[in-house]
Amino acid sequence: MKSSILNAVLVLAAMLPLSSVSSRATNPAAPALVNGYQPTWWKEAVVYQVYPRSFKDSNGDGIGDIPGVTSKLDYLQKLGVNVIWLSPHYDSPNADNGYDIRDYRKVMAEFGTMANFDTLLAGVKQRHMRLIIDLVVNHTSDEHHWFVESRKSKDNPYRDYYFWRDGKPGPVGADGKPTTLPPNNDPSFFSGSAWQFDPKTDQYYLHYFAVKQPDLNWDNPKVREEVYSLMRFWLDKGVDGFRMDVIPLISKNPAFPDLTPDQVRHYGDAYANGPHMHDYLQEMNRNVMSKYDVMTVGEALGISLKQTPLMVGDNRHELNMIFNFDAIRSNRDGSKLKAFDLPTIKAIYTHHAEQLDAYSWDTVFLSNHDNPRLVSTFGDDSPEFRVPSAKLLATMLLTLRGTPFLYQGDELGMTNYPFRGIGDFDDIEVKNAYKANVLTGKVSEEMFISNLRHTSRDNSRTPMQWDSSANGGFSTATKPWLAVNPNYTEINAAAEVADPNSIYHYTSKLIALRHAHQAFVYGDYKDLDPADKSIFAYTRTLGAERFLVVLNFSSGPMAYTLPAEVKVDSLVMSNVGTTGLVTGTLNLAGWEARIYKLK
Ligand code: ISL
Ligand code: CA
Repeated sequence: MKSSILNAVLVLAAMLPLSSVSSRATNPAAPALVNGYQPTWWKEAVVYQVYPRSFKDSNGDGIGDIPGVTSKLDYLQKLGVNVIWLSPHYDSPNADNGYDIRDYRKVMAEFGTMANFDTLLAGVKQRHMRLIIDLVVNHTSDEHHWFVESRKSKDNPYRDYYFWRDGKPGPVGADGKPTTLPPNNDPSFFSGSAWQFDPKTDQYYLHYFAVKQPDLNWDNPKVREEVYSLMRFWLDKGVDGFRMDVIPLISKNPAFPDLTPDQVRHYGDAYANGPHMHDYLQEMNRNVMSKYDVMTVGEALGISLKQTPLMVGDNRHELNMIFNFDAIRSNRDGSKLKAFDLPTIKAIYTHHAEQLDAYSWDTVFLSNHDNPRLVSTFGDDSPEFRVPSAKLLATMLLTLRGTPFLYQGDELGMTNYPFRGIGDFDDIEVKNAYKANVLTGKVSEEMFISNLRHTSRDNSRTPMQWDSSANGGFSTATKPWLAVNPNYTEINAAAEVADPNSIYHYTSKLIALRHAHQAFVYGDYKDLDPADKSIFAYTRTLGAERFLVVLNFSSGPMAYTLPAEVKVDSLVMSNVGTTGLVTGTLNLAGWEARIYKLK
């Protein structure tokens, strides 16, 4: 493993006896290192993301809810996952499906009550699983009482909880009156300017996301205290940590200079890594996380792999791990699709192994509620190859280095939705982009919809397919909040639980395998053949325990000759039912995945 200068500095800092508490250095009871890693429950975990709105509707109103999640805990336990990440469950007017929070200490009425949440948490703990919740604190809803106050007047005590700025003088309008322009050229992630004019006080407020998602001003110490306090509220209830929404965006340059044209093209990167981002994360860790046994994972928009150790390095005392978007975005160029290229994604994983050493933990994921479906994007969702390719992707996610995050429905091989028109979508990102691009004539409706069939976030937000009854057993309502994929009659949990050869059972076996062998968690990673365009073959090695994973990322049969030094001992798993021992050349079927134990 190559060790960069930065990593060397981190290592040295961790060794200093008086350095700000490294648990490794100061805790004599800490378990022995495994391959240089401090063993920890969240490194060994397999995480499953639940998007509550689409998981299970318990009361027939068409919207998934917390009792619905509780009713499926046995299903999740049997799958074998041990941490559940719950997307936002807080009180919200749902401009962005709960990522716009109105009250951090209340449960969204559509999802149930605080008592329902407590029951869910107790059910999770009873099953020896853990629950992490979404922390969305870069912004609030405009209906949060802080913002309701903030917008009232320039001298309101909450004014500085958000960013308010005067506009720039604009041209004289048709009515002869002067107009104003936004304070700078920052774009919003959801189309248009990131500044919204508020006539009440004649100033603009900042919203990197929707108009209804004003950005909090973290430079105000009161804001930071409020955040730490609401975090304690949930930790004291017993939640096991947080997934932190767009956390690299919390610190802004208060001067808000205009972005350069290049920065405008990559505005997500330009917004990340603000001047005090690390200070605030360290303060949050000191005041909150360090007092509990929790896991944290940051949604690290705009953080490069090189910068990652600065956020997750053990002795940095910030976060445990982050989501880097390099792999999941490897088949995209902005909002456009580009051809999937296996060597590119292999190079990304090798790069991870080089940059993130034993002091910086990694994550592995290729899907979530913001991305299209796993099998439709990185596999082949045709009738012939959907099952093997979904199994192959599960094989990869569960044998790579880093804590794996699975998204609901991927264990069933759920696919993208056959969207026909704008009326089929719910997502604010889509609706705003439609107004900005189609209604202005910049893009044809046909082009727009056909691109979204492969890229829209709503692909992953269609309801879970539980069985072959109406609405896939998700809801008894006539019309759920978002249509169920019509393929539910064929692709559903009941069918897969009943079929020992299903994607569900295969995923469950993989999870059990990962839990049984630390080589998959703490083992070294080596790509055997970085240039091969169809075969991904890698080893995971922990002392004498060595595994080989071979994945055929193509629909045609492939012969793959093992390097001479790789000596196969026994076949552990195959996704197409291959049996027996092989030496020398492996003859792989289309989308075949195999795991071997090596000598
Ligand atoms: O989903 C995206 C584009 O399709 C991303 O740009 C996404 O907006 C970005 O990764 C931030 O995501 C997170 O914060 C958003 C919310 O809409 C997403 O659901 C959330 O995961 C604002 O809170
Ligand atoms: Ca409901």
